[in-house]
Amino acid sequence: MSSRVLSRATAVVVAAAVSGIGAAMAAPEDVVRTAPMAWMQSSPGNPLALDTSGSLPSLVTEGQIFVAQAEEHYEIRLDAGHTYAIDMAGAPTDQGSLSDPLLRLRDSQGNEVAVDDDSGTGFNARIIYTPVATGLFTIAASSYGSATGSYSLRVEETTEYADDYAGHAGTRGVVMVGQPMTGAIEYGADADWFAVQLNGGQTYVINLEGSPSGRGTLSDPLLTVHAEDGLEVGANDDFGGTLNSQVTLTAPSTGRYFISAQSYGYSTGTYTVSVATAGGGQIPVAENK
Ligand SMILES: [Ca+2]
Ligand SMILES: [Ca+2]
Ligand SMILES: [Ca+2]
Repeated sequence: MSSRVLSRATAVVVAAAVSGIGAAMAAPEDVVRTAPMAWMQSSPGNPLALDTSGSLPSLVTEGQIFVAQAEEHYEIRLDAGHTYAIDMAGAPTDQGSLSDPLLRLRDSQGNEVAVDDDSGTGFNARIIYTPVATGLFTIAASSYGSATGSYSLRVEETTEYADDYAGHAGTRGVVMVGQPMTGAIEYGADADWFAVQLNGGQTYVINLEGSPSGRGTLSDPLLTVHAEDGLEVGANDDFGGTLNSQVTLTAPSTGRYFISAQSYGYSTGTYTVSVATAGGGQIPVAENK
């Protein structure tokens, strides 16, 4: 296992301590071990930098997985609101010998924010990620199963991934009581917001459904509800013995609220969001504006 920090063209391989085995006398990248991968901290202060000379910043580097499921770590600074495509490619596209690349992305606290196995060509891995806050992230390149070999890692800012609904109060999405809307989670960390007008004191049932009920392809919807000031007033992952989400909410006051449609666990797909009044009736919404 190696921990690797890149600054432009200069790669610094940091020898990682090998635990759990007796004779680890070879060079760090030649160590043969079968222990599961572990989180190794990169050396701080020397992050990999995107080449900003092109129209969109990008970076390409190469690496090698010598031991099944070992991780190589690349620390990189990503900017808030920008969308990045992180591609780890190997044998499927003749960009190395690794047959089945696997990618993880972690924030500066070590929290995993994205993971992907096969979203690229063939078994190549691809993560599309838009940070909410600018900061240092760690790309962990590894392999699925027992695959080992060389790979190419590319990080590129992209404008390719159009999102149907924004994840903030400026969204164009609107849902009316009794009129379901559909949308798509185009990438793992996508959040789609829908404005909804609710009456104070009225109880509403809000559903976010995907493949569990055949109302989309999203396998595991995740639902949160926000007041107009952004404060979360309701949240649910799984409801009623399925992976669909449901929130029952008595609106504290009359006004505009936001329903956020997301995916649990970074999967993508389509969904249906709907709002009904508790008891099944439909009431006129905010007639006296
Ligand atoms: Ca893969
Ligand atoms: Ca979307
Ligand atoms: Ca769920």
